[in-house]
Amino acid sequence: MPIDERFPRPTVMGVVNVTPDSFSDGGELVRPADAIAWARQLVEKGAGLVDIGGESTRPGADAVSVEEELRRIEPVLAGLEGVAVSIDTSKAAVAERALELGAELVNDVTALRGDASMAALVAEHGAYVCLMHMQGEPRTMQESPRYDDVVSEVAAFLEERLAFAVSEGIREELVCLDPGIGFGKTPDQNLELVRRLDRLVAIGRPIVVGFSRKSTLARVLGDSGSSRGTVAASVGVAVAAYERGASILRAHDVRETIEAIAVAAAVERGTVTA
Ligand code: HH2
Repeated sequence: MPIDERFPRPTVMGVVNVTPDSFSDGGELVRPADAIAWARQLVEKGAGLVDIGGESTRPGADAVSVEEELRRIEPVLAGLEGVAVSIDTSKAAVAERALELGAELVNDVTALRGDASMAALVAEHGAYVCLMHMQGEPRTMQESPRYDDVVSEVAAFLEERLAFAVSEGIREELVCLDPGIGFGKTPDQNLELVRRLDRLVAIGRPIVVGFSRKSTLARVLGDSGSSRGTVAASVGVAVAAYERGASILRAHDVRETIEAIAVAAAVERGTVTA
């Protein structure tokens, strides 16, 4: 089934970081039972799928071995039978195990550049895939992001990665694209990507936006000391992204995001019920 039928606009993707060091919720869900319970709560709150991550990609984060990433995510996925799961990884071995355990979508922040085996694996499993833009690599990406025009460059990158995915045998209807908010971008560049999201929507694939709790939101509110945006600011930017055509909103605060998007969608329709 095409991804926009399986996860129609708007879908909220709930974030479950099974890591000790994620920027917004690191360390909260290191016990598998806690991560499983939290993921199930996010689904009850209305998440269309949950994004399970065993490696932090925050600026400056250290890389994690395959063994350690598997140790973190395997018991969680094993406990999530019946839940729509996305696996946030750039390692093919981790994605493969996750797909065996029922994950449907591979959320690869390197857009199939991080592991030479990833594209073939996704193609072979007929899995959904999210291709995300990133300039540089997590350890150093915020040091000096440079673009002539961030929107055209991100669009050109996503078009190129989509063509690559298709050339590797991944069906286009299974692919969604993501501008990679905070991945090698200044706060102004992050805002510009949402402001001109129509350029990315025009590529013709569903767009994922993950702005939840990111530090640009704290900067907008004048809190330059904080690396974490507030819930209200996260919800506000999710609505702005939705209104500009985003299909999947990646969010930590699922209920609040869903309520806000439901109202924005009702305004877009002009009717209470769909
Ligand atoms: N952002 C993060 C991680 N994965 N995947 C997609 N597709 N888009 C995003 O914007 C995105 C992502 C970073 O946020 P978080 O998971 O909260 O933190 P960390 O990477 O530190 O675990």
